[in-house]
Amino acid sequence: QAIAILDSGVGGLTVAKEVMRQLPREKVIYFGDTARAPYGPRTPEEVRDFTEQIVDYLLQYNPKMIVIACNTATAAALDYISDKVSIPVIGVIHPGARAAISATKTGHVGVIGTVGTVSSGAYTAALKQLSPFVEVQSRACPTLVPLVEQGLFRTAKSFDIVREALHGMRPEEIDCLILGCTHYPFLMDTIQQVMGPRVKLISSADETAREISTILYDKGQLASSEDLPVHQFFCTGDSVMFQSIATEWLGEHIKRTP
Ligand code: DGN
Repeated sequence: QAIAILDSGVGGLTVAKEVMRQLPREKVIYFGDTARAPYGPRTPEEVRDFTEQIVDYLLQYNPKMIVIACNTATAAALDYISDKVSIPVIGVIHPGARAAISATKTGHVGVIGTVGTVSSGAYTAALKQLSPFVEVQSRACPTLVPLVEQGLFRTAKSFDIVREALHGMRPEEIDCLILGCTHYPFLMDTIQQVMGPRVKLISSADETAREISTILYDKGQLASSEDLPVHQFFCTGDSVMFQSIATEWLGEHIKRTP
């Protein structure tokens, strides 16, 4: 049985990579809804419907758990999907908030994400639930997901776009910045350059992979086979672009089948 991971596009690959690193025996079935990305500007109802469609599709493969590796979809649909299916479902917002609370020393935390995530207030709520006195500064960065989906995250042009997107997020006022969109770790180096070395960047990938491992361990469902798993990837849009980004990011060739 596999771990099913979904996102609006290639962003969830940042979580998938960490799952593959921490849990190398686990098979991953990945679904990127590249044809309908970005989800950020869509209404919560639409994102919830899309997430439900993808989950229904993935359930055919009888996965042992579902990871909503998209902050926008986590904010809009995690509770709804968790109530609907009988296997464990996790999102990426609580893991990201936990990682930030354990990393911050000043209690001043920045969050960047899509319009959907930031306007949901889900990060602020998750952070304050863990630590009521934390100060949160949030900013929506709608130009970043298209940059990653187009495979332009390593280009010189990305620096100017990231600097512009982060304008107003002041490095002297925070000590941690949550990358509250799973696409943003693709731009980690550029974001770090723009924010400077003092600000620690937090991606939810590590903590999400740890949560998966804890859940599977508790349920006695960790994979035990000696054979390395063969992962599967699905996308709804341009599979050539998806293949190229996934191959580069995961560092292994992803074969395309019709
Ligand atoms: N990876 C999604 C997220 O974490 O919010 C990006 C959403 C989008 O498609 N804009």
